[in-house]
Amino acid sequence: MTNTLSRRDFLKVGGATIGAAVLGQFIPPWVAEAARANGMLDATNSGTIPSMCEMCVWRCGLLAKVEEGRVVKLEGNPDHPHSNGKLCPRGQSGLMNTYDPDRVLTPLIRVGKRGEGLFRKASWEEALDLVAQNMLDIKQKYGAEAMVFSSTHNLSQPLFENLLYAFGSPNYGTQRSLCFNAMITAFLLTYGIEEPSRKYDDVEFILLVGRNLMEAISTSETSELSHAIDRGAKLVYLDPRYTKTASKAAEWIPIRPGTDSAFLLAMINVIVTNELADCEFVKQYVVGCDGIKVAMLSYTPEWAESITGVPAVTINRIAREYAAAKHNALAHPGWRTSNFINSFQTERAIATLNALSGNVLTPGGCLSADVAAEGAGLGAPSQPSYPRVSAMRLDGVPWKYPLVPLKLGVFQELRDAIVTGEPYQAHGWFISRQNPILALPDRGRTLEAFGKMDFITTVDIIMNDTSWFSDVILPEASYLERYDPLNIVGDKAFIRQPVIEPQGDGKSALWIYKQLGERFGLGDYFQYTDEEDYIRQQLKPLGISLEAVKEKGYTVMPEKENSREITFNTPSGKIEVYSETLKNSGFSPWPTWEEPLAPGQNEFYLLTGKVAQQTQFGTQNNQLLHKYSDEPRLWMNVATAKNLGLADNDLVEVTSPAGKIHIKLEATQAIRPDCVYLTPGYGHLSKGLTVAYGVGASDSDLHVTYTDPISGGQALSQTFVTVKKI
Ligand SMILES: Nc1nc2c(c(=O)[nH]1)N[C@H]1C(S)=C(S)[C@@H](COP(=O)(O)OP(=O)(O)OC[C@H]3O[C@@H](n4cnc5c(=O)[nH]c(N)nc54)[C@H](O)[C@@H]3O)O[C@H]1N2
Ligand SMILES: Nc1nc2c(c(=O)[nH]1)N[C@H]1C(S)=C(S)[C@@H](COP(=O)(O)OP(=O)(O)OC[C@H]3O[C@@H](n4cnc5c(=O)[nH]c(N)nc54)[C@H](O)[C@@H]3O)O[C@H]1N2
Ligand code: SF4
Ligand SMILES: [Mo]
Repeated sequence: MTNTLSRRDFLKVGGATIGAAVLGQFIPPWVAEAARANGMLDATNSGTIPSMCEMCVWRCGLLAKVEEGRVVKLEGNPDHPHSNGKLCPRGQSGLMNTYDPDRVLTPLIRVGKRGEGLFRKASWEEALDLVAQNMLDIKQKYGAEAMVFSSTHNLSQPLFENLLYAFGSPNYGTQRSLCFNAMITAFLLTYGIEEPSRKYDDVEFILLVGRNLMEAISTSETSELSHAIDRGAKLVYLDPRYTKTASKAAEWIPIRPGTDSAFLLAMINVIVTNELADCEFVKQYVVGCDGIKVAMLSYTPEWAESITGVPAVTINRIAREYAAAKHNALAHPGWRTSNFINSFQTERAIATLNALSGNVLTPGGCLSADVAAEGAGLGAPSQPSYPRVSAMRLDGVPWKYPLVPLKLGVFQELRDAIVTGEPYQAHGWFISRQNPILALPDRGRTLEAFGKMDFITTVDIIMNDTSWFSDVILPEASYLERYDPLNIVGDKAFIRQPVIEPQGDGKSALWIYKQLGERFGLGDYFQYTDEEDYIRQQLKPLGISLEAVKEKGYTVMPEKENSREITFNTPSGKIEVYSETLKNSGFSPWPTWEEPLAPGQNEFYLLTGKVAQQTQFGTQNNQLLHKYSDEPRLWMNVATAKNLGLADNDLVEVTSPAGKIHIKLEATQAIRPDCVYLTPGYGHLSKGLTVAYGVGASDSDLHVTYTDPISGGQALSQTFVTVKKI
């Protein structure tokens, strides 16, 4: 598909009322004008309004300083455990998420070819009617299952799910299989909990396996780790790249990609062979303590050395140091654990190491299962139960992937089923707060899937790539302009509230989904009059007013009864280092070594990984973040570059079985010689992004789709590329 229009033409056709570019001007005057009429600056809130950040999914608490209807500064809310009074650079730049001159401020309907960027303005009435009519047509012709829904974690997601389950589709794509399927599945199978929380108060030894906490930030955990290091805790960090986290570590281990599980299995071997584990805890709570020595027998440090490239003496010593720290040793579960199809085994080994140290759920131990269930303890509007859905899921869960939790799904497989039309053809796609064109591997294939659709609609705040290829764009109000459902963190429920009036015609997702629900004849699933009424219903059991929560930013939840007893929600009620469930599904019951694919001659592992200044695929157009971001270049080891006759800043062609990109080279010592690395989130296709368009290239153009058969996770480091000078 070709994009033939210039930005100016696009705006003309789109009919948007945006004035000249505002770079350097910081807050555009039209914003003040549009917002002046709002009443947010009254004496009661003194111009500082508590709310929540949405620049990433960590959702820190913020305090917005508002002057004359404009937000002028965002600061961390000291009362929120995720921010503790601090916002990361992305959070502080959230101003330009709202004041981005490229915001879509009115519903748009496509008038040109898909991907051409020709849209016309529409009223909400017209746009919503058109979306409802198309979706209902598809349902009538092909069944509800022909509509695919997809969305990435956000606070209005329960209402999005209402829409899809009430509509009757089983096809739901989330970011999860691109992100944490391996970790969650492994911890569910081993402990019966999704993700244990971490405590850094007394931690003495921390093992991070590709968890780049200093750049892939969760403000609170990143600062807890910093404090632990300052206090003298030892950090051992495994990553083929020298990241900012590596620079803070006592030991950086540039492990060969895909071989972490060999390293970890050898650690387990050392610990169980030499009986260094917390025996009391293990005997009482672990299934598999009898057989583990034998099961781990062949995974010696010498064996692991040949696979990982890490000397056996180093592995041996690290295992002993880990064991010596007992329940103050933390093997971090990781977050984006979508690296290789053996990443599930890496996570199983991490889960096992934590069981051996006895840190799990023991008083003073650094892992705990105390994770609040989303929305637990809050009220909710009543609604009917969902219709029974008998159609197979296109993502293969559970018929192809029996152990993938229904909630996690396999998004890349769903995309592939759209392309092949097997086991049936999907015809429509409803997307919200997600940019699958960049987030899914193999962008060519994602565009092919889009090409199969009769109808695509997207809820977003800017003309991101996915909006660019959509038929209707429904503009959400930005996170500083809207309400969302309450968010429980720790013992408090926090509110997101508008700190300024929405610009243009942006509306909250709570409003948009209700409008669509009513048009589908499913109004019973959306029994609230407006956003405030929804939140009032949430607050009802707590007996506190919305006004009080708006003022303070949160309310304390009633105290939960805390059971002192340690229980695990597994079939045996214990920690399943040995898992019958895995065995019964035809997989190894023990954590085990699975040889991953490796690059051929002249090929490199292509690594991905977050940078501190950007979030995923949605912030590159933010003017402030753009200003403080490095130009994305392909990292290559200096020695490798020299061998290939390449120099810093050379323009190179990078080729994989999925595609080709052109990008400048960054020759650096900070990466293994057999790897290259590219910052994700660049190479946007949308010309509606005046800042981000034309910057860098997309690693999604190169990524080959590989799915782990156990967890359904995508293997993002399993793409091998060649590099040559142009
Ligand atoms: N600034 C910022 N912070 C973020 C985000 C963001 O976009 N920007 N996103 C948030 C989200 S959704 C997530 S999931 C987390 C992700 O946070 P992390 O889990 O830390 O994930 P990444 O940064 O994607 O990748 C981490 C590292 O894995 C390394 N790696 C790749 N393959 C291998 C391998 O085989 N073995 C080992 N040991 N390492 C490997 C890469 O070199 C990279 O440095 O960050 C969250 N925080
Ligand atoms: N190559 C590569 N691929 C990856 C990764 C990687 O590191 N490299 N990481 C993987 C991981 S860990 C994850 S979590 C996924 C994330 O990838 P996605 O699931 O696509 O999530 P985001 O990139 O956060 O989605 C951003 C979209 O939300 C829109 N948006 C922002 N704010 C709002 C709002 O307030 N309302 C609405 N309606 N829309 C909004 C943005 O404009 C953008 O279009 O990608 C995965 N894919
Ligand atoms: S970590 Fe940063 S971007 Fe994410 S919610 Fe917190 S302040 Fe916002
Ligand atoms: Mo993620």
